Amino acid sequence: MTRMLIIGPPGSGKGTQAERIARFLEIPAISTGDIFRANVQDGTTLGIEAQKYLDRGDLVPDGVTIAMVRDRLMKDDAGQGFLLDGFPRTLGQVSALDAILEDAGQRLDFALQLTADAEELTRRLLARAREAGRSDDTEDVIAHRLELYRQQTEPVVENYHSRDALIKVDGIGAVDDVTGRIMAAIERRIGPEQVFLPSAPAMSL
Ligand code: B4P
Repeated sequence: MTRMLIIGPPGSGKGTQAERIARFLEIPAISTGDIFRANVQDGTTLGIEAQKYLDRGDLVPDGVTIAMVRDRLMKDDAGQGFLLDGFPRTLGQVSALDAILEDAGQRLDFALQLTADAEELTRRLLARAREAGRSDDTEDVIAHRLELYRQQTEPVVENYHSRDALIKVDGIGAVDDVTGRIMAAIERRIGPEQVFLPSAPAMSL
């Protein structure tokens, strides 16, 4: 019954790690970026609205994003816990999440921060550009996304830190090593009984 979010700059491994953590905690991973991209692909009204922001590396306006997350958190599968990936990214979104949870009589357990330096982030995103061809993984747009992270999302990290709700994990290294570090940090926070790690040597992170 864990309610958590993962926060970090573009390329820090949020999406990569969110899927794995959610599996171990048996909760749904909810990625705002994935929901926007699925809507773009399906040509929905939301997708048409979001596409221009995604392509430029801008944040989709708070009103649109908050309404989308509120709807998603009302679904049955999020009632027993969730992992938010990429939300909140602004202080306005932090206040909105607080209000959504308060209305539902719930509270966030913690925010997990993934860290990596700008050089590594750019290297990873340019590698993904070659493999996946995402429209926002060009060098100029990556630089803009990193700058927006500094301006808009670092205050969000500071906010959770000031509430003593932040767990900080080094995101540099092999994907499995980072997952191991994250799960150890979560286990220290919430206790081993809520973490469903397969036992070694069959452990497949
Ligand atoms: P996201 O989908 O969240 O994109 P992202 O920040 O680049 O992170 P992502 O999760 O995809 O990448 P990851 O770090 O896992 O957002 C995209 C856009 O959606 C935003 O720019 C914005 O326009 C919009 N949006 C989303 N949420 C919003 C919100 N709340 N408000 C407003 N707008 C919002 O991984 C990156 C790459 O690194 C991958 O290729 C991965 O394979 C690789 N990688 C991961 N871990 C690695 C490791 N340990 N070593 C080497 N490579 C690794």
